Amino acid sequence: DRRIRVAVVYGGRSSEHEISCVTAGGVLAALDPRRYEVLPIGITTSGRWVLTGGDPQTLAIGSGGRMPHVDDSGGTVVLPGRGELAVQSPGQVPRALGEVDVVFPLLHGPYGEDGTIQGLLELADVRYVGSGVLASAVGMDKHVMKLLLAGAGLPVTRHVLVRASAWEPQRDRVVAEVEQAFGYPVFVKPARAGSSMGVSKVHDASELEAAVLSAREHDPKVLIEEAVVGREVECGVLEGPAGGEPEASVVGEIRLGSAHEMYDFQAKYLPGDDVGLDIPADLPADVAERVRRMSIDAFQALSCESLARVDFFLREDGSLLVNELNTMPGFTPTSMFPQLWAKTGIDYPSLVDRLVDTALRRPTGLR
Ligand code: G1L
Repeated sequence: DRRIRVAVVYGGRSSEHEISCVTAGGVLAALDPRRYEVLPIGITTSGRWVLTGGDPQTLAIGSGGRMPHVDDSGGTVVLPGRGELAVQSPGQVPRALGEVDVVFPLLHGPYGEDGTIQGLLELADVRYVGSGVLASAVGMDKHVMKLLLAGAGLPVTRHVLVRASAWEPQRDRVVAEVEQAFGYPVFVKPARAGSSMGVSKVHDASELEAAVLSAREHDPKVLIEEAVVGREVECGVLEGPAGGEPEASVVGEIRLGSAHEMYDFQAKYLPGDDVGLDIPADLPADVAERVRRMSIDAFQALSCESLARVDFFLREDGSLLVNELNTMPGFTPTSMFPQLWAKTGIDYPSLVDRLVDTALRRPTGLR
C-alpha cells in the first residue's frame, strides 16, 4: 500500500466541536481513497482521542437529527481524556499519529488552533497542514496579531486592550482611552476566542462594562475596537507551490442582511439567514489587487504557512484596513475560503490535495 497516510483530527474540547465535525465530514469526503489512506481521529469534548470510523455521512449536519459529535462510546482510544491521564505522560503523542505521513488538524480555539496541537506534532516530527506553532498562536490572539500586522506596516483598526488582570482597576483607564482614541460605536471581543463567541457591538458608554464582562467570560483578555464603517471583504492565501511566493485568491465580500449587526456565529452557521457571500466581490480591479497584495503581506508578516484567510474593511474613500487574519478559516465546501479558491480555479478536492502536498514537502523542525 503506497498511499499517503493522512490523519484527520477533529472535534476537540472547544465550543466549535460540532463545526469541526462537520468540517471533517467535508475533508474526509474529499480525500480520494485511491491516493490516501485516511485515519479519522476524533477528540471528545473531554479530550479523549479516539480512532473513529469517520463516515463522512454521519458527520453531516442533521444526521441522526442532531449536530454531529465525537462520542465516548465508539472507536479505539488512542489517548485518554482529561482526568484519565494516570498512566500517560502529559506530552505523550497518540500512538496512531506517529505512524502517519501528514496530519490535517481541524481544531479550533484553545487546545487545538492556538498552536498547542502544532507543538505536539513538532515534538513528534510529524508533518501537518496549516501554520506552525508561532503563526497559529498569533492567529489566535487578536491583540498580538494587530501588533505584528501594524509592525509590518499594514493598516489595522484602532483598539484598546483590556488586560487579563482584574477589571475594576482598569475600568477608568479603558473608558477614557476608548473615548479619547475613537469613541463609539465599538466592538468588544475576547482577544483569543474562536469564531464570534462573546463579541458584542457597543453603542455608548453605558453598554461598555456589560460587554467587557461578557467577553471576559470567554477570555480574560479583551479587545475593544473601533467599529469601522465599510464593506467587509476577504481574501484567501495559499503557500506558494515549491517554495514560491504565496498566492492570493479572488476577493469575496460578506453581504449582511438588515437582520444582522455583524457576521456572527448565527450569521455564519445557521441556515436560512439573510447573509450572502459575493464571490468575486464587485470591486474596481485596483482595489481587488491591493487586497490581494496586502493579504500576501499579512500572510508573510505573521510567518503563516499552508493557508490563511485575511479579512478587511473597505471604507468609502477606498482605504483598506486589515481586520484580522485567520490561520484556520471556515473550511466546509461552502465556506468562504474554499469558495474563494473554487472561483480562482481550485475546487475543494484539489484544495485539500494541495494542502496535503504542501505539508508533505515541508521539512519538520526549524524552517
Ligand atoms: F488544516 C488546516 F488546513 F490548516 C485547517 C485547519 C482548520 C484549515 C481550516 C481549519 N478550520 C477549522 O478547523 C474550523 C475552525 C473552521 C472548524 Cl473547527
